[in-house]
Amino acid sequence: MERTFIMIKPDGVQRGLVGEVIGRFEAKGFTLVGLKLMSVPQELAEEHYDVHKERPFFGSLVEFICSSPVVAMVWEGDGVVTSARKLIGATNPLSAEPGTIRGDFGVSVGRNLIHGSDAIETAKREIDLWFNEKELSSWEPTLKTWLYE
Ligand code: D4T
Repeated sequence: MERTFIMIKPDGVQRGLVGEVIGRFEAKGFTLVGLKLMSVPQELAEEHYDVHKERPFFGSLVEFICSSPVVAMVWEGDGVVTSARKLIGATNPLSAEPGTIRGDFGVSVGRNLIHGSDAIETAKREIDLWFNEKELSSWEPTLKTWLYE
């Protein structure tokens, strides 16, 4: 089953949106297989955003991610990578559609509340980066028969 890495960023945790975000993923029908609140070491933030290391916002982005705890999660389900990106909405919350997490709760690209892997390969890399195997639980929701044909 497909998995994706989701992180509620420091602004989402500080604003008390953890329950709201988890609720949206649960209500959609995805399965939570990993969850932890953590302070992010600088090296981990730099590695996670390595693709952006030449961009002008890299330094402030890393500083922001390390500034206060985040909630790191792994969610599972058919098509979860693409679907999670739709639940999250566009990178700039002002352009994100109402009904998406960023569209409903954000106003600024540097405070866009949540991260979601952008492709299946990226998700594998990010899950390996943030979680070890023992922190992930494979389980079968009893609801499954009501979610999938
Ligand atoms: P993430 O990776 O956080 O899920 O965001 P996106 O996938 O939607 O967007 P991204 O990779 O282009 O940007 C990564 C991260 O950098 C912040 N950012 C981005 C910023 O602070 N200033 C900027 O100008 C841009 C483009 C927000 C998300």
